[in-house]
Amino acid sequence: MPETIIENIDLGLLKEKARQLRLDILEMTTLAGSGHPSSSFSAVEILTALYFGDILRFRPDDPWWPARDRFIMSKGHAAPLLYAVLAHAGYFNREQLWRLRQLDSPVQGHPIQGVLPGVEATTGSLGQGLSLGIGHVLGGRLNGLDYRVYVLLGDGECEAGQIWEAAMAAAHFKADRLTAILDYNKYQETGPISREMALEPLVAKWQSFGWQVTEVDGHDIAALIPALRAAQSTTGKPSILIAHTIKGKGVSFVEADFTFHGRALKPDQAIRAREEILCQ
Ligand SMILES: Cc1ncc(C[n+]2csc(CCOP(=O)(O)OP(=O)(O)O)c2C)c(N)n1
Ligand SMILES: [Mg+2]
Repeated sequence: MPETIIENIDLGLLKEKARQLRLDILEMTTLAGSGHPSSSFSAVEILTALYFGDILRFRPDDPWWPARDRFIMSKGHAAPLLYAVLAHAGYFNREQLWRLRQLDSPVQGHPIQGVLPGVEATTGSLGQGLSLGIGHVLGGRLNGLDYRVYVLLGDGECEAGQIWEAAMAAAHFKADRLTAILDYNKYQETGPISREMALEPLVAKWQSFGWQVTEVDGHDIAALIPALRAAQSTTGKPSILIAHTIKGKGVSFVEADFTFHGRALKPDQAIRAREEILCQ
């Protein structure tokens, strides 16, 4: 099939970036002996599209630039992914990644605002990021700044009541500079969403809360970029991309086993995983 063409975007380069991010996540978590590799793998293409697909406006050499777009990693346990992306974007030296979860390291198990440049919010206690995003949108409005705010949510995270309070509030405030991306990998920590607490019908739910809803393949960068661009031109209401993903994407035996949620791959597993990622 011919490659989709998106103006000014080299999809081949972005796919290579996604591969490098997966390899770094694998390395970081295996070195640390803990962390959340499968949750991180799940959203690699989403963050690749945001940061390297000319969607987010940011300046690594001026992390608190007032007009920057904000990205909030609400599913904060996917911190390895965020750190890898920020290092590749130039916020800090990639060597920092190998200190994941070490005492006194700025690269902690969950992101901490103010400790590492580019980390916009302290997250990890699930359910809070969308509310933070609304605050940024309203703050931008007050300050006459036109930045946009992007929030990555987990599907298990959407079982938290605060998400739905924020969903109501965002529509009430016509927060059209807010885009949520839901990493819909169908699993949370302890098992399938449909068993733990079902979320469907998800599209209808968000629509009924007053949001612009788009479903997208969350591993298809060529689909994510146009969907994110469309969200930028939505007016009068917030947007959500429901991104269908696979938890553990890229490593077959992690995809097949949800118990990898909070578990790093052992060194021998990491060798197999690395080979798989390199062959894609
Ligand atoms: C308020 C709160 N409750 C529980 C947890 C423990 N916890 C960490 S990750 C997780 C599952 C999250 O699932 P999901 O949002 O689907 O993220 P995924 O890892 O699948 O991307 C849970 C319950 C938490 N971090 N915060
Ligand atoms: Mg999930």
